This record gives sequence, structure tokens and C-alpha cells, in this order.
Amino acid sequence: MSVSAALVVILGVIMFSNGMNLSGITAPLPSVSASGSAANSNVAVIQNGVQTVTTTLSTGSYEPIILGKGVPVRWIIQAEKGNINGCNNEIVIPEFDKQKELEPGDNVIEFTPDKIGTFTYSCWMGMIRSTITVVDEL
Ligand SMILES: [Cu+2]
Repeated sequence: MSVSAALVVILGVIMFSNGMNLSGITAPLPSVSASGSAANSNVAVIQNGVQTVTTTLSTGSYEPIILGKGVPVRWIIQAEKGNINGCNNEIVIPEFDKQKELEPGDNVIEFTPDKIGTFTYSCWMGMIRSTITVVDEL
């Protein structure tokens, strides 16, 4: 009972916040500062109930991303054919039970982060590592 009540409150806050954003007013809500935590991190943008983040595949590294909890993610990894190799060609995200083979073009990974924290994702062999940080609210 208390869990569902908390969920309703969280959803309410998210919707309220989205509505405020759409109307151009900055929501005066306290939140974990996502933008200031890492200059080279990619912070998801919430629109119509979906948070989208776009990263670019490099030959030897993955980009860290920052997401908000409880909002469906649409993570687009843009991969150029020449940047895909036998090491980085498959991404594994154990925490959210996701695995994605990368192909040239836009690769879309979808899941909903249900917990706050910093989680490691890696290539299929565990060599290239980066992080997914999930904050309470973006
Ligand atoms: Cu690898």
C-alpha cells in the first residue's frame, strides 16, 4: 500500500515537473543536480514521458549517461561502421538485464531504470567500461 502511494507521488511529481517544463516555467522542486556531476556525461531529456539520451560509439570507449529513475529510457547509440570492432560491438548492461549488438546507424536500447545509483555497463568481454547513473529526478 505504501509502495503504491509513493509511486503515485513520484509519478505526480514527474508529471507536474514535465508540465512546468512544457509551459516554460522552471519547476521549483529540489532535485539531485545531474548536470553538474560530470561535464562529459550525457544527461537524458524527458519529453512525453520518455527520457532520451544519445551517445556516439568510439572505438575504445563508451560514454557515461545520466538517467532519471522510473521513466522509460530511449538510449540511442550512434555507431559509424568504421568505429565498430570485435570488442565494442556488443554492449552488456547487467543491472537492467540488457544486451545489445551494435550495428551501423542508430542503435536503440530501451528499459526503465527502477533504482538509483551508478551502474557499470561494458562490452561483451568486459574490457570497455562506462557508467549509467540513475538519479531520483532529472
Ligand atoms: Cu571488448
